[in-house]
Amino acid sequence: MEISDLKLEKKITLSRSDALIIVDVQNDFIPGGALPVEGGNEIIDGINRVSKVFKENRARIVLTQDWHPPNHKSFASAHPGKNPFDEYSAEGIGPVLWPDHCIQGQKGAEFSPQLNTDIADAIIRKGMNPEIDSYSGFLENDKKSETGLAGYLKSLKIDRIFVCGLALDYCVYFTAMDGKNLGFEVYYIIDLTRGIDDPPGNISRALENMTQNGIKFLKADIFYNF
Ligand code: VGL
Ligand code: ZN
Repeated sequence: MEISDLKLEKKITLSRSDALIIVDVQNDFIPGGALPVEGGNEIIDGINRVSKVFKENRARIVLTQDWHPPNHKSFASAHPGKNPFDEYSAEGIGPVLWPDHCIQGQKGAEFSPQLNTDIADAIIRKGMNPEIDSYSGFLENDKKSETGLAGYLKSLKIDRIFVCGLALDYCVYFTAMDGKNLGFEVYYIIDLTRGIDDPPGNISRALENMTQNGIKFLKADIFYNF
């Protein structure tokens, strides 16, 4: 399945029961960073524009931040003889190993300076447990340890979430899937994301799984036409 095959929503009216979840727009995921996502820089102005519309409509804005200790088990450097992007599966880690990225307190873990972070209501950090990765903004990869995001949204009576950011087939994908499984109505802003696609076919599988799970898709221009 490709992006051009997705059926897109035509109209959205925002309110205070909506939230925009901006996933991992950090230096290391932007070209020039340690785990660059191709075109990752191209989506940031669009994200800033959409977050302004959310704010104007009293919807909430949440940023997620990948925030690893230096010895994280998702890094190839933690496994002697392994290289970044080598296949590797263990409980809570994989399906590939990553270059060292988004290390707590380092430049690569900071949000892109292009991102408007002033507008955010909350920042949720994830990936701090050295033994388990956390692709989703809701749950770590053990699928039970919570970040607190679901509780934050539920306490504010938010029932619809709109996801964007990096990367399409990893952290944004798992945030969308967990959000749906936790009972939120999930909208994926498909032109405000870019993918890694490793292993090859990963983007296509992610789109397929999300479609089957009832996640809805839209483009950013839907927010400028109401
Ligand atoms: C991500 C791989 C490793 C992401 C984070 O933000 O999509 N991908 N850590
Ligand atoms: Zn990571």
